[in-house]
Amino acid sequence: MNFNKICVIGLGYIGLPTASTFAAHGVNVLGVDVNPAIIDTLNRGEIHIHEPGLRDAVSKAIQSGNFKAALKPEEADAFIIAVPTPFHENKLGEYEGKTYKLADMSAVIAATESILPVLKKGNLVVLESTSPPRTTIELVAPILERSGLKAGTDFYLCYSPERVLPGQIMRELIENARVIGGVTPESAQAGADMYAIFVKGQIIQTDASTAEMVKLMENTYRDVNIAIANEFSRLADKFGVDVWEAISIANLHPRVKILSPGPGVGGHCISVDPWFFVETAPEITPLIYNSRQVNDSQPHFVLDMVQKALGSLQGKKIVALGLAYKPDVDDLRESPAVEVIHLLQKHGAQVQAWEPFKPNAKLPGIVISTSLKDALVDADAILLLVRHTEFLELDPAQVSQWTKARIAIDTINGWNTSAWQNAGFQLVRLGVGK
Ligand code: SAJ
Repeated sequence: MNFNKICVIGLGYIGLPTASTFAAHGVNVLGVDVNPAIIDTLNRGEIHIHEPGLRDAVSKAIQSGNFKAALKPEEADAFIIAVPTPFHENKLGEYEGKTYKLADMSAVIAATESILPVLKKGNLVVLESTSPPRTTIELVAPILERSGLKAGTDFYLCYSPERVLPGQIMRELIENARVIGGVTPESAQAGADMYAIFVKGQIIQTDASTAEMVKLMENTYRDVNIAIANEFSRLADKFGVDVWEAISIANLHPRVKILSPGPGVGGHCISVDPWFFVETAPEITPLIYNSRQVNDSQPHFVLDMVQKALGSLQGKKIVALGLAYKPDVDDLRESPAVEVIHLLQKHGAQVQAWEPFKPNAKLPGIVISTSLKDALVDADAILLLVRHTEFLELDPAQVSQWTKARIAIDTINGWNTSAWQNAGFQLVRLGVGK
């Protein structure tokens, strides 16, 4: 199959890098988005999202004449759907008294419908958005078949998940292994032929539902493993044990690899994707459901810890170090640090946050300091929430000169007890009951 023209629908964190990478490899690409402001920005050679290397890739693509952006798809050889699949804002599922979040598939439906008027015999359509199992064959195929063409016979249809790490997208798109799940083997082959235009990693062909499950299994596996680490931190706290010491000893066993406990699980992938399994099969996913509950409730465990350390939180001034969802990134989506801060505020604390990767972030109800030093001046306690390298390298002797606080609370095992004690602090650590 020849891919002279590809239409990429959804120009966000995945669609735009994908579109510009195809364009850089000589393909004529039409990027489609429903937001007119995004289309204007891109057609001027600017970008609307931050990702290293992306600005350069888009401006080169525009200059080469291989890329343009529009509000609607046009006839093409292939269509890639890369739109968001967030949660429904005001709708929850329920099974035997337990509630769970539901995926909002409206963007996938609208994007698929937008292809209908231009779909032709012999085309390839690929869904990349993370989706509940069987979405490709039960949701996307029936919509496309309204054209009178049959999926897998008249046109090729695939699911191919993105598995790239934000911050490394431009490199990982090319180098990572790529899974292509077709509704027929011929569809998978057509998908593999298209991604082979730029993918250097292994291309694995399978069926569409397997590819959907692979994506969800990867992130669910990680979520469940973090949940058990978080539960171990609660047990260690109860039994007077240091969970970090216990984990490091257990991990000497050749078949044990316990992950790290912390204030919870954030980001737009691991804290989201397991719900796609739960919503489609609540009766057989108690482990996945409970792991999500454990990780979502970990900020409450941090709240208890802070309350134990400080007594009543009423009027106490706490400096929170870090707002990002994980170390050394500026992404605040679904961040457990933000959740912890809201809980502390609800219990009467005054919280000042410091986030070196996003000092100008605006979050409703959260005061962000202009510098760490300013935040610390009249603090009662310092709370370490994110493992940013900069925080691990803080000198406690220096910090003690900036603040009257004498309690430091470490939720990520970032600080050394004796160093902080020597600087005059009481160091309280998550998962340490001694
Ligand atoms: N976390 C812990 N303990 C750990 C490891 C992580 O509490 O031992 C927390 C982090 O602090 C963070 C959250 O989990 O809040 C998720 O961080 P992460 O680094 O585990 O993963 P993400 O969400 O940044 O990226 C994941 C990756 N998936 C896997 O590692 C299986 C990435 O490869 C995927 O491309 C990405 O999801 C995605 O887009 O789905």
